[in-house]
Amino acid sequence: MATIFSGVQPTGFPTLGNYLGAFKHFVKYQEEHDCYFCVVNQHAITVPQDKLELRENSRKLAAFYLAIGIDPDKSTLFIQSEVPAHTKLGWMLQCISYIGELERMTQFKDKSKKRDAVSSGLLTYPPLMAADILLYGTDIVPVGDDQKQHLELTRDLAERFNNQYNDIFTVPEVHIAKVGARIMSLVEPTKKMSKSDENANSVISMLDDEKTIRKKIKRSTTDSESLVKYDETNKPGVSNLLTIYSLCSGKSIEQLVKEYDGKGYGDFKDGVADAVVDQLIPIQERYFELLESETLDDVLDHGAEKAARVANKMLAKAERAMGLERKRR
Ligand code: ATP
Ligand code: LTN
Repeated sequence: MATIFSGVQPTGFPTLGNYLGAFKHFVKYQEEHDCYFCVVNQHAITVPQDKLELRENSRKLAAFYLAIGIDPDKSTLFIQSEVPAHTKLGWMLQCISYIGELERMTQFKDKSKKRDAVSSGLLTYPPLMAADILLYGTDIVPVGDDQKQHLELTRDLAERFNNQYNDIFTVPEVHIAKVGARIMSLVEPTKKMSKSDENANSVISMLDDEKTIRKKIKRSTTDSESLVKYDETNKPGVSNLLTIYSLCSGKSIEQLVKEYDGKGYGDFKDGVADAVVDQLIPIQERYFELLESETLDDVLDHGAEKAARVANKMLAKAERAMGLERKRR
C-alpha cells in the first residue's frame, strides 16, 4: 500500500480551483492507500497572519477536509503545528538546502515581489514542505500544477540527505491531475484561480451561495465567438468553464461540446452554474454541521497522535544519521 501525503495552507477558505485541482482527488486516494492530510498552518505564517483568523481558518479547513469525504477511519488528518517533528526535520533540511536553489523557487519570487518586507520563512518554506512529506515515507504527493517545483526540490533534498548521511528517505513522486490541475481565474482566464486574488469575481469560494455562484459564472470572461469549444490558447475562458463543467458533472469535455453545439454562451453558463451548485451545496451542508461538532476535535486529536508516532520514528532516524542523538555512556 503506497503512502500519500498532501497539505493545504489555512489561508482563506478553499476555492473551486483548490477543490478540483487537489481536494477532490484526495478522497479517491484514501480508498486504496495510507493517506496523511495536513493543515499546514506553519507554512501560512511565512506571510503575516491575523492570529484569530489563522486559528479559525485552521479549524475550518479541517472541517472542510471531512466535509468533502475524508474519512478519519481511513486517513490521518492533522494540524502541522501539533506534530513538532515537522519543524525539527524542516530545520535539518534547511541546513542542507542552498540559498540559490531556494531563491529560484517561482512561488518565492512571486510572493516576495508583492511585499516590502520578506520574511526568511518565505525563503525557507520548501525545506519545511520537504520535511512534511519525507517524515511519513511518502510515495505519492497529489498537488496542483503550481507545486511541481517544490516537489522537485523535495526529491533533490531527499537524495542529497540519503547520499550525504544515510539512505533513509523515500524519494516521492508527484501526482498532478490530468484535468483541473490549473483552474483559471473567471475574470482573467490566463491567470490561475487563487485564494489571494483581490478581485472576488475571479474566484468561486467553496462557501459561495447559489446566487453568488450563478452571478460569478454569468459574468465570467469568455470571447465574442459564441462557440463552445476547447481551445486553451484562443479561448481560455470557455476552455476553463468546460474544464470546471466536466469535473463537476462527470461528463467528458467532448460530450459537453456536442451538447452545446449551436447553443449560445448564456445556456452554456447556466449549465456550468447548475453543475457547480450541485457539487458545492451538499459539501457546504456537511461542512456547517461538522464545524459545530465535537467530532472535529476528536479527529484532530487522534490524527496528531497517529501522525506523531509515525513522524517521530523517521525523525529519530534522521537525527541519528546526522549525529544529533546523544552519545550515551
Ligand atoms: P494562493 O494562490 O493564495 O497562494 P492557493 O489557492 O494556491 O493559494 P494553496 O493552499 O497554496 O492555495 O493550495 C492548495 C492546493 O490547491 C495545492 O495542491 C495547489 O496546487 C492546488 N491549487 C491551488 N490553486 C489551484 C488552481 N487554480 N487550480 C488547481 N489547483 C490549484
Ligand atoms: N506548498 C503547498 C502546501 C504544502 C504541501 C505540503 C503540499 C505544504 N506542505 C506537503 C503537499 C505536501 C501549497 O502552497 N499549496
